Order: sequence, then structure tokens, then C-alpha cells
Amino acid sequence: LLIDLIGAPTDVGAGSRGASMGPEALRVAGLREALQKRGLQVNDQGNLAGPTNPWLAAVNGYRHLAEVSAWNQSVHTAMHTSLSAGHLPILLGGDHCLGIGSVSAAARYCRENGKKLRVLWLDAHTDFNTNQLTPSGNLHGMPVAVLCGHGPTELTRIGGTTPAIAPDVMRLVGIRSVDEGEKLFVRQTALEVFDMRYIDEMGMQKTMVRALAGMDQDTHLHVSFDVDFLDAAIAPGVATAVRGGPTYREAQLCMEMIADTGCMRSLDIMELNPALDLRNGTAELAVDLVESLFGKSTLARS
Ligand code: DIR
Ligand code: MN
Ligand code: MN
Ligand code: MN
Repeated sequence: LLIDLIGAPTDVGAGSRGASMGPEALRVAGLREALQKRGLQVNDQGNLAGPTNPWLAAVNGYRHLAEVSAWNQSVHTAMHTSLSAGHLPILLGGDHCLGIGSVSAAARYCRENGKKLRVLWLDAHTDFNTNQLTPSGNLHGMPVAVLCGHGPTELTRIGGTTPAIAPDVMRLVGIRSVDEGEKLFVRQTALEVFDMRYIDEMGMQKTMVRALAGMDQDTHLHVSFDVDFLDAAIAPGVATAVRGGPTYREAQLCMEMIADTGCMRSLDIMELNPALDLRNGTAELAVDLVESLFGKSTLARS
């Protein structure tokens, strides 16, 4: 299995600057070396290029729509090219608006190759806002809605078919911050959300059994890991930290159970903000968790 690292150094979809430094922080934290230690072949493609962050106010409920569209077009093409070569792409974000390009690429690859898609969205937020519902205009709060066909055509048509995905391929885990208008839309859409109360009551183990249920050898699992999924106390290097998230142990179990399926074929590592981090510790934590995603375990496995 060949892994492609694809850097997307931008924060055009975020409400704070700094996620643009995420790809390099993950490299400095040793992402490539950690994967190589797992016996994986890694090809670091370097960074995609795109427009700079103009830092303007929202227009019609969207901030930086043209820039977000340009970055997502590039991400879509790079992810789709990697998948079509039979590789496993890892997108190094960059803010989470780039999940539009990434997940639409996985969806297109599945359509073209007769595979079933499952998307695991690990996040404190549902990212299901529209320009009508958003409190911020920041497009990193909208990628799940855009992927389900709700948003501007510049974004919903990335990947060819609109919508890129049906809502029933999504599983959102770790949720604990949903905006008021967004709540109703999430319920109306019947998105499958495993929020923190669910994890509190059921435990991470049962949560992941359910979130991963129904996959088989023909399923392509895309994991979109927003680093703010993690509890704010262990992951300060994100712009929208929310308390009450998964602990280190819960996050490890989550990643280990994903690895056990053997189905993961693409991954996003998003929203890491080195400007807010402490000595790159959140990047190092993300790398530690990615090792588990690729099968690192304490004991030898049979
Ligand atoms: C908030 C923040 N719901 C918004 N979203 C974030 O602006 O739409 N998503 N941080 O990851
Ligand atoms: Mn090849
Ligand atoms: Mn997110
Ligand atoms: Mn988030």
C-alpha cells in the first residue's frame, strides 16, 4: 500500500488564521516517519497551491467563497488522482472546508469503481451549516451540508454529481457543538450523529461498533479527522476547541477500531492550528493517533 501525503496549506474557510501551517507541523511531528515505521511506503507530494487568504467579511453568508472553491478543486483533483492510482491519500489540512474536495473525490472514485462509500466525520462540530444558518459565514462550518447538496453550486458541483454523497453514508462522532439553526437541519436530514452524550452513555467501544456497522470488503472508508474532535485539554492546537471531547484513551480506541476494519482507504487530518499549539504537541498527538489508525497496537496481533 502506497500512501500519498497531500498538503493543503490554507485557512480560507476558518474564522482564525493559522490552519494554513498545519501540513508543515504534521511533517515536523514526524508523520512520514511514523507511517514508514508501520512498514508503509510514503510519498510526500508536498503542498498544493492556491489563493492567499484575503481576510474579508462574508458575502451572502459565505466568507471567501471563490478562494474556498479554488482550494477544493485542487484538493479534489489531487485526492482523486491518488485514489485512481490505487494509493491511499492523506490530506494534510488546512481547515475543514477542504473536506468538500476530499470527500467528493472519494465519492467519485467509489462511483467509478463500484465501491460503497462510508464517511466517518470525527469532529466536535456537525459542519452542517448553510449560508442561511451560519453564525459566522465560515465555510469550515458547512462541508457536510455542501457534500449533501446544500450550498452554492461552485461547491456542490465539485466532483461532478450533485449531491456528492447521500446523507446516509455519513457517521458523525464526537459532536458537542451544534449551532441553533443547524440543530433542526441535522434532525430534518436524519444525519447519523454520535454525540458526546451518546459516547458518555454507551462508551466509545459500542459507539464505534455502531458507527462502523454494515461495512464489508467492498466498502471504501473515508475518515475525516477534525483535530478539534479531541478534548480541548489534550489538543490546544485548534482554533475552535470545545471542552468535553474524547479523552486520549477514547480517541485511541476509536482509531484502533477503525484500523481493525481494514477498510480505510482515505484520510483527512484537518484544522490543526500551530499558531495556537504548545510546542507542536497537538501535531504530535495527531501523529500518535494516526499510528493507531494504521494498526499500531501495544501487543503483537495474530
Ligand atoms: C461553527 C464553527 N459551527 C461555524 N464550526 C467549526 O462557524 O459554523 N467547525 N469550527 O469545525
Ligand atoms: Mn503507483
Ligand atoms: Mn470540522
Ligand atoms: Mn470542528
